[in-house]
Amino acid sequence: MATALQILAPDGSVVGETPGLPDAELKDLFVSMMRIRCMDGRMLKLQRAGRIGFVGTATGLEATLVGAAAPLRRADWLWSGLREGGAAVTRGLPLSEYIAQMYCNANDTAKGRQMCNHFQHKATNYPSWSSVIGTQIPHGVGAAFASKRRGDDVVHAIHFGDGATSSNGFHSGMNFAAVWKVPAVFVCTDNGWAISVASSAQTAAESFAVKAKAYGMPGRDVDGNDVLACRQAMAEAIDAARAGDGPSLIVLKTYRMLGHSSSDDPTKYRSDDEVAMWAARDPIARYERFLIERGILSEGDRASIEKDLLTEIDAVIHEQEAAAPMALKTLVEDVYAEVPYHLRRQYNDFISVAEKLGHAQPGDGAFPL
Ligand SMILES: Cc1ncc(C[n+]2csc(CCOP(=O)(O)OP(=O)(O)O)c2C)c(N)n1
Ligand SMILES: [Mg+2]
Repeated sequence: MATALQILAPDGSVVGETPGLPDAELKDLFVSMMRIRCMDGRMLKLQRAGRIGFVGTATGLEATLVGAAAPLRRADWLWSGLREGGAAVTRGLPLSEYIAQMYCNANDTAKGRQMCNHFQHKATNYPSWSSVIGTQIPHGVGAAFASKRRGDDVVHAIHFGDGATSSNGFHSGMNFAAVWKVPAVFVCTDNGWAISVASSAQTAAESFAVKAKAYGMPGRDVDGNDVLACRQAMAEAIDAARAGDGPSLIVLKTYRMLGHSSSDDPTKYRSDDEVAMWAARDPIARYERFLIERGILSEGDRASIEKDLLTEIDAVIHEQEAAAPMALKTLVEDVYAEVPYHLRRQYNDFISVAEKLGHAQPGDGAFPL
C-alpha cells in the first residue's frame, strides 16, 4: 500500500512539511477539534439521561472533520455521511441549531422530520443527511455536475464511511463523477468499522484508495489522526477540483473510538487491545503536542479551552432544552401550498387525541373545515 500522507507522527513530532499558516489559524484547528470532543461528551450524557433520543459520536475522528472542513470555502458544499456534524459546526452551523436538532424542538430547522443527530445548514451548503448509506454520493455528484454546467466556482466535498464503499451509490457516483469530470472531492473516512463489520471484512483491496484507479481518478491514503495531513490532502484535492482537473478520492484512516451509535455496544465485536492501540494515537493529543512544541499552546491551555467550550455548550443546552416543542401543525405543512381538506380532517382527529393526552400546545388547535 502506498504510504499514507503524514505530517505529524503520533508523538506530535514533525515528519512532513507543515503548512505556512499563522499561529492563530493553527490554534483554531485545535479549538475546533476540542469543540467536537466536548459536544460529543455532552450529547452522549444527555442521551444516557434520557433527554435526547439518539447520538452517533465522532470521538477519535476530530482530525478528519476539522482537517477536511478547513480548506473549504463558505460557498462550497459538504455532503455528509453519518458523522460530519462537527465539520458543519466548524464551517458555521451554529451550536444552537445543532442542539435544537438534537432535541427536535421548535428551533429545529428540520422541523422534527429527521431523527435527531441528522443535521442540515443551508447557509453553508450542507444538505440534510440521509441515514441510508451511500445515497449522498450520487446526490453530491449530481449537484457537482450542475455546478459545473452553471459555471459556479464551487467544489463539492462528498463524505462517506468505509462501509459506504460497498454501496451502489459509491460505484455510480465515483464513475459518473470521473466521466463528467465534476468539481468534487470524495472523502472516505475509514474508521475501522461499519457498525460491527471491520474494514478488513469490507474489501479485499489493499486500501480503499486504490478503488479510485478503476474509476479514472487519483486516490490517496492519509493519516486520519493527523489534522495537518487531512487538511493538506483536502486542500490539494480541492484546488485540483476547482481548477477543472476533476474529482479525486482521499481516504482518511482513523478509528471510531466509541460505539456506532448510542444504541450500540462495541465490546461485543472488538477487543479492548484494539481500542487501546488507537487511544494511544489520539488526534487531539498528537496535535496538542505539536502546538506546545511550537509555543502556540502551553501545558495548561487544553484544560482552560475545554472549560470555556463546555460553558458555551452548556448554556446552549439549557436554552434549547427550555425551548418549545415543534408545533404539531408542522406535521401537515410544507407539502401542499394550502393544507388540503383530507389532511385538515386527519389533523383535527389527531389533535383531539393529543389534547386529551395533554400533548397539545397553544396554537396547535384544529383547522376550520
Ligand atoms: C443502505 C443501508 N444499508 C444498511 C444500513 C444500516 N447501517 C447504518 S450505518 C451502517 C454502517 C456504516 O458504516 P460506515 O459507512 O463505515 O460509516 P460509519 O458508521 O463508520 O461512520 C449500516 C450498515 C443503512 N443505514 N443503509
Ligand atoms: Mg466506518
